[in-house]
Amino acid sequence: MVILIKQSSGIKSSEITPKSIYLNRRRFMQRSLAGSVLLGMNAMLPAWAKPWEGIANSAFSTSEKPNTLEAITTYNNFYEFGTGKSDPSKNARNFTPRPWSIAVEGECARPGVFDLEDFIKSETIEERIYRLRCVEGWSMVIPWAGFSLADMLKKFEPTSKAKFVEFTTLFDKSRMPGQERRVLNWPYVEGLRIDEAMNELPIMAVGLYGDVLPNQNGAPIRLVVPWKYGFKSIKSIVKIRFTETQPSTTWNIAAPREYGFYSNVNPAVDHPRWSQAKETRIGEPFWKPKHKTLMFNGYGEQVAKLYEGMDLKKFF
Ligand SMILES: Nc1nc2c(c(=O)[nH]1)N[C@H]1C(S)=C(S)[C@@H](COP(=O)(O)O)O[C@H]1N2
Ligand SMILES: [Mo]
Repeated sequence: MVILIKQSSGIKSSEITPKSIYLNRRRFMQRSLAGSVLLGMNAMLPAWAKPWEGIANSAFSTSEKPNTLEAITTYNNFYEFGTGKSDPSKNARNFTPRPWSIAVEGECARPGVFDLEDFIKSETIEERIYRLRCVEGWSMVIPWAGFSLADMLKKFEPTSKAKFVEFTTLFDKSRMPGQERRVLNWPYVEGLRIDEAMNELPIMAVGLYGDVLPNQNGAPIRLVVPWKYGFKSIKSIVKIRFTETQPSTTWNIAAPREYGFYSNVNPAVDHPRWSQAKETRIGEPFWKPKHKTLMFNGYGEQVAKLYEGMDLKKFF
């Protein structure tokens, strides 16, 4: 059963309902949806659940056709909810991404612990249609809703010692059952060099297809770095830390020969066990030829300058 509550035009329910009540109502809605056999249910949460109003278009969007919501929400990598592609859509159904706070730490003048809603409210939400290229050889086109990572980071006033930014996923076995198994070194950690993080492309995504982020895609907030392999785009973030030294990242710890810190989409550098020259677009019929993988996933104009003079075979 699907209950959809439509808000009356022009009035935000956050204005007519005290915040604590609408947050509880939202939690109730999620529970009542949890038993549904339909996939991608969270994307059907009522409009009042969205912590933003308008959504702007971004000049950085690709003109390629986005994948369907069905594909985007049923073919996932999110090991906290299982290692199979269809595991997250099933095992993340009961996950409640509220209340949620984000700790900002390390080399910055304004560290703190922030409530998610406050975090989002001061940002401009845009739709950015980005390719996501997984290191496993598949890709998707996803209409994200999010805001500029750089704009957000600047508000914490990183110091001159802030050379990297480290991101950490929630660690809570009771809410993320996949963490019972030590398939990865929990919590999941990722990182960017500060100039990569300050580039105009990365976003903090809080939604897709105009609605709140489905659990399996990293609710309530995840990183999207379109020129890097998908695993850099860490989900369900609870901590952001500015550091002087390069963070050790989960996949680099798991298999250092296979997953480097940079992880730029690079058709010229093979994964030790397979070629990275081509990719399969999820949702296309099996007889369609694979797509050629583009250097930096096609975003070279914006990011190639970050790596000038670096040997990208060494810094893979
Ligand atoms: N916390 C966390 N973040 C994660 C992962 C994960 O297992 N745990 N998987 C990564 C990988 S390998 C990919 S390809 C993308 C997949 O994002 P999607 O499921 O929204 O398409 O999420 C990345 N972020
Ligand atoms: Mo991936």
